[in-house]
Amino acid sequence: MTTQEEQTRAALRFPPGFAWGAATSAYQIEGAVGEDGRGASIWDTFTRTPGRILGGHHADVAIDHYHRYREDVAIMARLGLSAYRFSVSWPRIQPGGSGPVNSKGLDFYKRLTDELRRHDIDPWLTLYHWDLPQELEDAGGWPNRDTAYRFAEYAAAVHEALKDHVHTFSTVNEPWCAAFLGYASGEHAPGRREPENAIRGAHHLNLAHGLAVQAMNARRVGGCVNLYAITPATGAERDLDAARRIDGLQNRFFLDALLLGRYPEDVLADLGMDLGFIQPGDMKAIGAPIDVLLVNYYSRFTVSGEPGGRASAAAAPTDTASPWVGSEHVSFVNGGRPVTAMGWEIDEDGLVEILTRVAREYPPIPMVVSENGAAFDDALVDGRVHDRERQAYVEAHLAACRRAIDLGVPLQGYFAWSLMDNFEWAWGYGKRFGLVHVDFETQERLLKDSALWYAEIIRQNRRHEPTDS
Ligand code: IFM
Repeated sequence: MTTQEEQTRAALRFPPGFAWGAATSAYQIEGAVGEDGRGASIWDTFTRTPGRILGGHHADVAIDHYHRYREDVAIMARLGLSAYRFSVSWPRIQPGGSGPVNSKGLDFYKRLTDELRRHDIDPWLTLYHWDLPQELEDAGGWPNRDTAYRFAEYAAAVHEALKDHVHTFSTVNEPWCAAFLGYASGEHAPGRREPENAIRGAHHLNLAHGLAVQAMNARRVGGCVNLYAITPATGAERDLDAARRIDGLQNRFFLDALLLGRYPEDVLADLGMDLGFIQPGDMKAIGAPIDVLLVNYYSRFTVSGEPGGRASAAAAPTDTASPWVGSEHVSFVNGGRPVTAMGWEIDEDGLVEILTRVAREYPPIPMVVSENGAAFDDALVDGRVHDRERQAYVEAHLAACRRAIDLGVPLQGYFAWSLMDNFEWAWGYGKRFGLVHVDFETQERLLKDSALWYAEIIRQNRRHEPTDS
């Protein structure tokens, strides 16, 4: 082995028990939207609305995971994963978002988690990855406070049914996206452009998290945030203010709520709106203790207070408004780094920065990187996908995780986004994030080079782990 290879191996050596994972979400992979009593979700409606999804794609079939879950779990086992993060489709469990549970919907997740456990893969269950039952949207969606209470009931029902199958439950995936892309920019379902309702929605998503934590009383429960490293374009006052604002809306609005039970005063002041919907007792509920923080990380933003620049870090696929409620004047500038196929700048140092920041500025909390990965324009040639850029991305970010651990961050796992190519929201099937290539016509799965490499890193790390046999 060369010295270079030895250094790479050392940079990717993790403590025993580190969770080696990959992640997916229900709407992006399951398909089977009309089967076994599943109700309609806001994404079923949104994908049917002309102009909302690139290419007019929908996820009625997606990658057919609902029927192919055994094959997919076998792939996870082949990779050597010790953990798998997936989400439950709320409209499968309660077709209209409230009332009695649909046992056929729950049965699917029982079968899936049984299969995972048969392969010694720890199921990490996310309750909400954006597929709100359409009936609840018709009643007002997340800006309607009642949705938070319906979510807590749903969470309790899923927990009751699956608590013997699942050790770690988490609540809402990336509440920033659900609130601000769903209700301010309109890039995501339900596609509304109502800035004040986006803030109400953000608060009710946080409330839903807190009420669900209390309602489940689970053995291990987590909250999930998507965090960005943020840099001002220059040292000028207006750029520093832009960075404070975007950091406030993207990061601190959720971190402070979940981990400190309050909203940052400066962010509330930036919003300049009536906040009467934050009721007494809400913040205490939102700050209910959790056992683990799930951190999704992809990129760094460089921001400027100079008006007239780009309204977001990368181009949106459809016509959208600004998601940055109260800070619409902020522009996003090129930070000069290489980008992925999404146009997202690659910056693994940003991951060290945010993990050490959470460890330094908030009460002690174990963390996992619950999503990290990249879309690239993969080419399938002679039965292989030589996705060196994706491998380099994951390698750099894993090494960043290792550095964060060395700096004292209680980081307990890493979940690559995504296990398989899938439906990338407004981009339809146009962006591939998978370690595993999927032929969207035949549904054939094929391990990309990045998957084979990840499997080898996992094998080297897990080979000294005790086995049951
Ligand atoms: O595909 C999404 C996922 O659903 C949530 N986090 C970001 C991923 C890539 O855009």
